[in-house]
Amino acid sequence: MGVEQHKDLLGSIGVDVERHAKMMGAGLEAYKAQFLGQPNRPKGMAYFDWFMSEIQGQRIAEINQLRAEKKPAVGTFCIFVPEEIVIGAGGACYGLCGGSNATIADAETELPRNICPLIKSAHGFKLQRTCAYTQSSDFIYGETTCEAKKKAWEILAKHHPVHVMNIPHMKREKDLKMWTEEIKEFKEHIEAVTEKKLSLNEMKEGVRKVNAKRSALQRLDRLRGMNPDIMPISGKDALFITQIGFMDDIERYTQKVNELCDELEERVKNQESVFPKDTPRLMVLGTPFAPPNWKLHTAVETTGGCVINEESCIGHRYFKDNVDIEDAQSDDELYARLMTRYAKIDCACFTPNTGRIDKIVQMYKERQADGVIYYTLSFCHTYNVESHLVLEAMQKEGIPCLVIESDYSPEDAGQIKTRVEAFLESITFKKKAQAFASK
Ligand code: BJ8
Repeated sequence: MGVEQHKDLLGSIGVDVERHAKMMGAGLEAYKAQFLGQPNRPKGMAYFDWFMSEIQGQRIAEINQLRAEKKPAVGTFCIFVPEEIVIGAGGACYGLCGGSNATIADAETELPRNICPLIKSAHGFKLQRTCAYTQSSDFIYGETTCEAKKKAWEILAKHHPVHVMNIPHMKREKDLKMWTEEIKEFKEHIEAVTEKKLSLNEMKEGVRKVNAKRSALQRLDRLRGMNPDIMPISGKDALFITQIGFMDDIERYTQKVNELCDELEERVKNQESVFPKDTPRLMVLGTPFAPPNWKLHTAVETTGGCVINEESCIGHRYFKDNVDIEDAQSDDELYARLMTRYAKIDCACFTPNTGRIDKIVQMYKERQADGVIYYTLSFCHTYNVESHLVLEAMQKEGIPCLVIESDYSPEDAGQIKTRVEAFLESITFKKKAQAFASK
């Protein structure tokens, strides 16, 4: 199967079929080159490899089948969008393409050059009509997290229906009250698509499914990062699984992640690691890694390190908290529970955001990591500025830290690799010195 077999469908939703096929071909080649040659991959990765081959094929057919049944299809760029409501309505809520360099030149015909590559890439996908997820969306749900995104929605709305959710930048009571109203309004947008009221029980069912998905990812996170001597899966594979979670059918995905975790549990029991025992174990902090942005993980894991966690929205920040709904008796109560959960997201768009720093230190200690890489996309002011406070805290705790600012172009891949290599060498030296001193 794959894109070729779904040409008619792709054409019918406005995809530029020829350009899309070329781009998918290049994406699959990059995936094969960077993923399939990794040694001793878990067998459970076969499903995620298959999904990659159908990422813009069968999955798009599934989403359009839902639309034919009047179920909502909502594209997003942020983990603040309450997907529980879309899932409760039987629909699909997914992340849109925004991790490729190939669409940036087109985007720069409408957007300034000096804004974050994620926003430009996503905008370019729409202009090129090369993201089948965008083309399948009833609407795109934007948010007011950062300045560039907030203004880019106004331009994107010329090309596709866009709703914008007002996310406050502080977490005072009055801000949270407004936020709860925004969640309610989101539900009303979904009801407008389905032309049907969404019941409390349906919303609760949506929450249960999303909770199960997040729990599966929490399990994967523990298995990959909490055993200092055993890394049963590479960081790059774990990142890819998390990336796919923003596109796949929720129940199938949850089942496949749990099946993979069963296998990883066996590996941990049998002391089967994909990296040698003393491999430096790094956490990556910062902005999201939209596929196919695998540059940093590839650099780390081809120079003798491994990534054991992403403190990122395509990572821990997405799955760390579930929604508590068990005794929620009314729609209003459910909105409040959703808001409570979503307000725990420690995105750098908030001020103050000290909880993020505490969480990083806690995660670092729990995982007995060896260092962190603070990663920001170029021109992401919130994460870039916040890095000052994070670095200060890292220094205070004696945590080795490397800062990398990058975009989607392949040009700096060599330079990143060299810097990561030097960082890993310094960590290895420090570990050896510590071991020697303790003798
Ligand atoms: S909750 S991190 S997904 S806003 S990287 S577009 S912030 S300039 S992606 Fe984000 Fe939601 Fe926050 Fe997460 Fe702007 Fe920065 Fe670009 Fe960003």
